[in-house]
Amino acid sequence: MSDLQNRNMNIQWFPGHMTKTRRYIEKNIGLVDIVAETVDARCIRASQNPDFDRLLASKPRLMIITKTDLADPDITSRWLNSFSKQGRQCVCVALNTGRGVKEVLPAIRSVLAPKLESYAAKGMKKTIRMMICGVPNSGKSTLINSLCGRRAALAQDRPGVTRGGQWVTLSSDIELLDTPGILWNKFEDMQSGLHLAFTGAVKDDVVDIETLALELIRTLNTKYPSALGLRYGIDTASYSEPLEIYEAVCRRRGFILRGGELDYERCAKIMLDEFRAGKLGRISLEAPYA
Ligand SMILES: Nc1nc2c(ncn2[C@@H]2O[C@H](COP(=O)(O)OP(=O)(O)OP(=O)(O)O)[C@@H](O)[C@H]2O)c(=O)[nH]1
Ligand SMILES: [Mg+2]
Repeated sequence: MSDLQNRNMNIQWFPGHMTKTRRYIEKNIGLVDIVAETVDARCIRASQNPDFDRLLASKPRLMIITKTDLADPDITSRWLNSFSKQGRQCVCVALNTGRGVKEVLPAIRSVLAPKLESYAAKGMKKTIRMMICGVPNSGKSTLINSLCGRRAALAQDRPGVTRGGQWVTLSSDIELLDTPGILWNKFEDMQSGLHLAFTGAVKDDVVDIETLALELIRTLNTKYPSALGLRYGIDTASYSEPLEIYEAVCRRRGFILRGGELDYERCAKIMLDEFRAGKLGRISLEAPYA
């Protein structure tokens, strides 16, 4: 039996370069007309940066909910209802297929309608400048590439890919500013930190991956009780503890070291990769409160 149950989940997730990005955003916010904030559909609450209300206060905002292909569609609709009641503008996208992308430009124009109309009334053409901000790995650079129809910004399946601001011209009247993903100094509760780590917004090398996998099992077993059983061919209901499920997955997948010990690390990596890739089903970790 592993000591896993007794380990603490301690996420040191705020590297120095994020302070640099925060300053970059503060310095460049005056240059843009609008900010698009990307949030991950699987954890819409946890992936909204609480610092943005202050950092981005001077500009209109558009929320772009990314990765909707990986999220539970019912929960995504509940979020949309909740935002619509609050009068918050948002667009849902699945950037792997391009779904929803064509709604982004009309939404930008709608948010900026008063400004664009006042320019038009004076016979002037307005170049729209939009900054894209959000937690790491939430699809900022991929959104830019989808809008442009070319690989203008570097995008990869890990957090911390974009390392500095980058302007990309979309058309004669729209310019986009890609920014590196940022988190905040202190997360409000452990759960938000876990959700960001499960979905790949926090680098795996700053967390204990085995504890993270155990927490993922605990969370899925509560919210989507059949997901692990279906994927790994085990009867999760016959186990009382998440660690027992973890060990059953290790055995089932043959993750066993030479001396017969279970290879918890290998199993953790596989489970997290498969969860992130949607192989455990379309899963949302957070529903709106109302
Ligand atoms: N399935 C799916 N994958 C997506 C979606 N959006 C982005 N991705 C993937 O998520 C990964 C991260 O995308 P990026 O665009 O690099 O994310 P980012 O926000 O720019 O990340 P940083 O620059 O590290 O802050 C890439 O592998 C994308 O292909 C989506 O809507 N659905
Ligand atoms: Mg990026």
